[in-house]
Amino acid sequence: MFWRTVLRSWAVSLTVFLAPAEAQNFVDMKPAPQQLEWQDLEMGAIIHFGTNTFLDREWGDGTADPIVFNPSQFDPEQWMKALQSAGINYVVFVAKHHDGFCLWPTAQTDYSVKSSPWKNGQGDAVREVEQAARKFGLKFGVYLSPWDRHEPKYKNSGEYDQYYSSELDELAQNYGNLEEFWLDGAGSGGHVYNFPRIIEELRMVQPNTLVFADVALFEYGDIRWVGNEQGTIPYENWNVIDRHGYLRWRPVEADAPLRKEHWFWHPNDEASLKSISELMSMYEQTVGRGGQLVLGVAPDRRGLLPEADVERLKEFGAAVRARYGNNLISGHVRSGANEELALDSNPDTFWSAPVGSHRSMLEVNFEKPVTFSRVLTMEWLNDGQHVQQYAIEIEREGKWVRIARGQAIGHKRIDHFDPVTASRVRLNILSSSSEAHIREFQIFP
Ligand code: FUL
Repeated sequence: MFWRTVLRSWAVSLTVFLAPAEAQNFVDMKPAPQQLEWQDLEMGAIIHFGTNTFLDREWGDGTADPIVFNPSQFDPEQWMKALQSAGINYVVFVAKHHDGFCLWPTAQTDYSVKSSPWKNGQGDAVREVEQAARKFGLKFGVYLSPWDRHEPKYKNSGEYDQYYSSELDELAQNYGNLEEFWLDGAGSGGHVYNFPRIIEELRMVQPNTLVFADVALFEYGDIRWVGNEQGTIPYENWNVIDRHGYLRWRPVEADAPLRKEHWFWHPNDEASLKSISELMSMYEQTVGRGGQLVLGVAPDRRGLLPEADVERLKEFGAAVRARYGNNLISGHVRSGANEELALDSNPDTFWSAPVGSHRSMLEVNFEKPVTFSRVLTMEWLNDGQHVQQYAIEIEREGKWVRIARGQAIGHKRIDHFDPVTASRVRLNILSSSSEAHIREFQIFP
């Protein structure tokens, strides 16, 4: 114990001492393997369900009587089937929202499912959701609101840290691997938390969990908040950002509810369901800009996702597959070269430009002209995000014409333009910090 403490304090002083001198260059920063695996998931869902569902509220004030929580047909497998049909690969379940009501039978408070009539107080919603997610092959994570409007200890920072940490410990110890831990900053303005300690304890049992943190809790995240709830990344998306002088790989997650403005279910609210064209535009402005799209879904008072939501999720999945299912690149003339590794519809292989190069070209030829209006490019990020400027070009009457231009590619980039017809197309990498690594270059009608 003594040595552990001494070593830890050495490690802390070494970090403080060495960090500013090391790796303070954006292009040197690389992702952790856990971050890469997570970035490949592309789409997740955040699920809100609790006393608010039964009281027509978005933000409970912490006074709801637990007896209101009584779903009649609670069935998270039904949720997972619907999420899977949309192409969603992970779920974050809200284990406690700002109202403080816990969806698992925690030992830290009675303000939980234990005091509800649901399953005579014997139920554990977190467990059932976790098991359903795993059964359908979706990764599982939790949201535990720091802001707690019920718990009296919230008034005392030290006591509340202990309370929150114990809650998190239960979630970290008892529900298998947590893909993501969602640290929501809402409502916490002015409250002091000891997050370094809380996250340290989480890491002890779940070293691979990725911590999502929005701007208010900026220091503690492995994943960052996009800055809005509209389902858009309204800027060039670089994975490395500055954390108060320390650079770090922090991929972005964009959370947006399936029903406009509503994270929890509300009666007579079908009209707020987003349309397929709104969802597709969200998809293209998040996944298509190298980030994660996390759709908010909300079971109703039965404990089921409403039929209309299930249908919309299914239609959304089908729309993505219809638009991005037919990669016209597959008909190109094979060159037999290294370039083929970016043209094989297999994101596990990649083309590398010549080592150390700062400009490069990936050219594709077709025997007959193809008509397309979308280009999807993916960068292999294990060695960092290298591409800093690129253009998509086609050959027209013997000249190369630029049809799209951008800066960041990152995990995925979708460019959309008016349809063009050509038998030669190329990805022109105008500037890269080191050689470009391209996992996929695809084109769609
Ligand atoms: C926000 C919360 O205040 C909302 O109620 C919701 O949980 C959303 C995902 O995060 O910060």
